[in-house]
Amino acid sequence: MKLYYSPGACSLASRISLREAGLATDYERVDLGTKVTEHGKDYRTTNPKGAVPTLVLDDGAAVTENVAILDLIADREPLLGLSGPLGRTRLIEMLSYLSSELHIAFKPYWHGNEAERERAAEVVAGRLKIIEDQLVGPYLFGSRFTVADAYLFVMLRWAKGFDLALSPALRAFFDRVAERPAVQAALAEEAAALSPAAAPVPRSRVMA
Ligand SMILES: N[C@@H](CCC(=O)N[C@@H](CS)C(=O)NCC(=O)O)C(=O)O
Repeated sequence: MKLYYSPGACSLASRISLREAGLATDYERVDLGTKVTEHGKDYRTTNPKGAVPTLVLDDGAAVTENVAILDLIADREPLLGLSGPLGRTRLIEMLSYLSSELHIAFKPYWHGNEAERERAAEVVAGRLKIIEDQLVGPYLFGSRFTVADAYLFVMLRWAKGFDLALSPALRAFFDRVAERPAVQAALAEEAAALSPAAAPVPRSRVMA
């Protein structure tokens, strides 16, 4: 498999989940500004939407959209999903909220003006509160880490990066996830990808 990613972008949730699942994966970096990969390929030939992540399976099928990729990883490694009659439904319910409500609420931080960013801070805080109210602890759904935790971790990492205040419960969740070996490995890999020696394409300022 190969994951197309951009360091620090939402594709980090897929990288964390792939590492947690122990699935052998190659990684190819995409410059989101130019849509050129680190191997000089036009990324739009892989994903016409031009957004990361894309997971290309061993048979060549390209899967796009965070929700679909994370669900696929949980399907390959059920310990990263939820069991029980409504397990998968609850997982997709959370992934959809993270994608279509929380993730999207950050857009003004990259594409908006000052007033839009101020408004975004309120919207993000409101949506994080809704998630926090559902957090069972220590992870979103209880004692087991799922792909939804990986996605929430990336969103909280953005929130911290933009100096948005996190509640004690979400800060504790963030610190707990950050301690996981697979998460540390994924973060170290993405940090290494940003070193000048490893960056044949210019770093794009566009992240999301
Ligand atoms: N609907 C897509 C959106 C993914 C997305 O917004 N990716 C961002 C990085 S976090 C991106 O690639 N932005 C650049 C672009 O869309 O041109 C998904 O959920 O996977």
